[in-house]
Amino acid sequence: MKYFNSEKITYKSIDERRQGERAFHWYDPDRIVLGKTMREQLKFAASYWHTFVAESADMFGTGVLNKSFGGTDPIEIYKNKADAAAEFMNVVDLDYYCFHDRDIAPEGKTLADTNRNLDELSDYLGGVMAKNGKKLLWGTANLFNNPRYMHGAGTAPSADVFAFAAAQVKKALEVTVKLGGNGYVFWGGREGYETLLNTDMALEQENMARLLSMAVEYGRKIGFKGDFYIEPKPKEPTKHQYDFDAATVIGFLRKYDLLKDFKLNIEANHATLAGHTFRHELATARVNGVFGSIDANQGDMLLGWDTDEFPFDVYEATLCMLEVIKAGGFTNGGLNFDAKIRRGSCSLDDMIDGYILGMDTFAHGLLAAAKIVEDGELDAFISDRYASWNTGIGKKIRDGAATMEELSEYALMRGDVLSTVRSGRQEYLEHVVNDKIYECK
Ligand code: XUL
Ligand code: CO
Repeated sequence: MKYFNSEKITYKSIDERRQGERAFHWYDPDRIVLGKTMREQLKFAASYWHTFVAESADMFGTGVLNKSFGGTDPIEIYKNKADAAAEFMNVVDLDYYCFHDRDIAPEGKTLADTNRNLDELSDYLGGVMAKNGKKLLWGTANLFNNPRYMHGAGTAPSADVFAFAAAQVKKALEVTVKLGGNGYVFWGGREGYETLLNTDMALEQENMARLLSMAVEYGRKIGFKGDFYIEPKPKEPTKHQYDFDAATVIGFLRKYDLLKDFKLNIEANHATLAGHTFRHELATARVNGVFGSIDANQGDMLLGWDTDEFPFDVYEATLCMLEVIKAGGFTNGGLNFDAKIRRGSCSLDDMIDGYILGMDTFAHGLLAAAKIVEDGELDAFISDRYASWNTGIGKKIRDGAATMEELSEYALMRGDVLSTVRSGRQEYLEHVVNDKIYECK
């Protein structure tokens, strides 16, 4: 081991757990759950930016981790990052990775230089990952860091900036296809506004749709067969971001006829920033047929921003995995840990613990969700709760065969209906979920 002080992490049952030892206690990759291995069900991915690039700087302090991995000149540093990424992924047994263009190659003086860097370093990365059997889950373009994007990229007031963003997306798509990625993400951190006093909202949103349409057209032309994703987030860094939440994005995709090519990449901490639960966002995607991929992380109840913590809440992970199962599992998507260790966790090896924590949380969540599905009590409760829609007047309404006049007559004839209203039994159902979590082995 060159960059990390650990052998490959393996499964050891919780009963054999030893203090201080690094092991999975829930993630047992070859264990079959609902007909598939845990590895196939969970499709865990490493986020290149948090894991191999960001050095734990925050608004008030510099980085505390050195991620040059022994390199000195920029090209060498990025090659070493690729080697370190493969080593790390072997240590925590991850099959997939995700990146922004700027995570894997540094920006040059001109766009042509930048593209050359990206060509050279993506070739290198592709070679390293192929040798280690690692796959690209999705790629994306960083359209938020460079000052040129301070007013937006696809929604910039300047057509020149828009053109620059399009050039970047074109190249990022090419690299994604070259490295065999089955997903391409748009996350619009700067696509929104600070004040409507200086903003043409209608034009900005139309332009965003234009960028997405061009990306689809070009992507399909160069052989991209995977899914395009939008990752909703309501705010941060921009005060108001257009891709506010799943429902808003679905309306946008429908308006601009993009639903055929786009799905959603739902991030837990973005859901809570939008005032929703993680499950709400996943369910909204699922029932609208656009469930795609997941950025797994966790916010902090006491902090109002995107803290991107490694998930440790088994309850939330259970409800998430319940949605994934209901959606039929992942196809092109997977579970990307868009998560970072806290600044005080100041050793690179702490990242190993971060991934073990996140992977075990979701593995436990998968087991509990599978128990909920197999047990069937929650599904049966819901079916029963809506049973009046399967016969009589309910069926007639569903069939589109009832009129207002008829319903009025029916209600007059029926008299008081309060006696038909039954308890939602929320506390009982919450207890069932807890029991399923505790029953897991
Ligand atoms: C930012 C965020 C991004 C996207 C990819 O909050 O989640 O890292 O996942 O651009
Ligand atoms: Co994300």
